[in-house]
Amino acid sequence: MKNHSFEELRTIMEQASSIVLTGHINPDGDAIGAVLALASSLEQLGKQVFVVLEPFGTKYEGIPNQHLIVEKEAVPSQVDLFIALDCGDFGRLDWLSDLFQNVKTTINIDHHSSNTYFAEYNHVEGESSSTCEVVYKLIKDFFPLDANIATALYAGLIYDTAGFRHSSTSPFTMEMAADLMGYGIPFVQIYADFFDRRSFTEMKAMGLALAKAEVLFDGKLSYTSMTEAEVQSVGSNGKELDGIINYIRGVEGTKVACFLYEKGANDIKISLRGTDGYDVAALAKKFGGGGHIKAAGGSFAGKIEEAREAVLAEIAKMI
Ligand SMILES: [Mn+2]
Repeated sequence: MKNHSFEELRTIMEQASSIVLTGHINPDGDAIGAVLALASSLEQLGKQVFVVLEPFGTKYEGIPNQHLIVEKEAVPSQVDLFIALDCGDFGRLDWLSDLFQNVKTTINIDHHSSNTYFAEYNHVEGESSSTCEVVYKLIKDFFPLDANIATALYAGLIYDTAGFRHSSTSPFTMEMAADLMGYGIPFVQIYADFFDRRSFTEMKAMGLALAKAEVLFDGKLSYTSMTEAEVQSVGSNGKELDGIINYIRGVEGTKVACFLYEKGANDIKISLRGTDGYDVAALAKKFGGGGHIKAAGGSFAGKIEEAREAVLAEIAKMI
């Protein structure tokens, strides 16, 4: 699968006059940061931009240029270009499939090594820490980059590296971070918003999940789960459970961490983390998902007990 060059992508963007940009469903700091950074840069080039994103939590409210976000219905039927960011496969944006199919030219910019190259023009860097890192390479020295754009890019960078902790952090990542800091961005605030600040219900949901956690397979697997009723019992909206998997993976001796949660009737979300030698992207693929080697997810149609049985059977093969 061939990557189109940044030069080709910039030319296509320069030729378009109206552009719709989106990130994956249930957008995270990288998806939101990449979309808003590129959208603002293109708007400053005189483009008419429409950002379409699913609703997201308050921890992302510090990412600038959210006024560019519109409802899906507000996007005109005749748009020149569709840009998908941080979407590993088409399933990550299929709620916009009618829009995607109506637009003549489509671009896919991403950093998931499992990316399926679903657009007409694709640029995927599986080694990059974040889609924001890819967008930075695309626009730096070519398209506008101001303090607000730098803030959005920095947000994605620290979100996807968990504050420069993941192995995807490279010397280039740090050079990029240094360059972005030079724009005078509120880096203390972004870090606190992403990693320290949480709602009371998020904390309660985490408490419940941690109390239920267990270690299996001689301590190699850390596992926990939440039913829809449990999520609701603490007043959570279910959109604030991301921290749980990252917490249980920290248990001593853990090779694989797994968190299951019931999003609705017969709809179980599977969240996975792996360490060296444990490819959870391959595991997630067996459950209709994907992601990164050390961080991936999938889903299961059925009851949470059935999901547990199916996922544990696959994990047993790995461990
Ligand atoms: Mn990402």
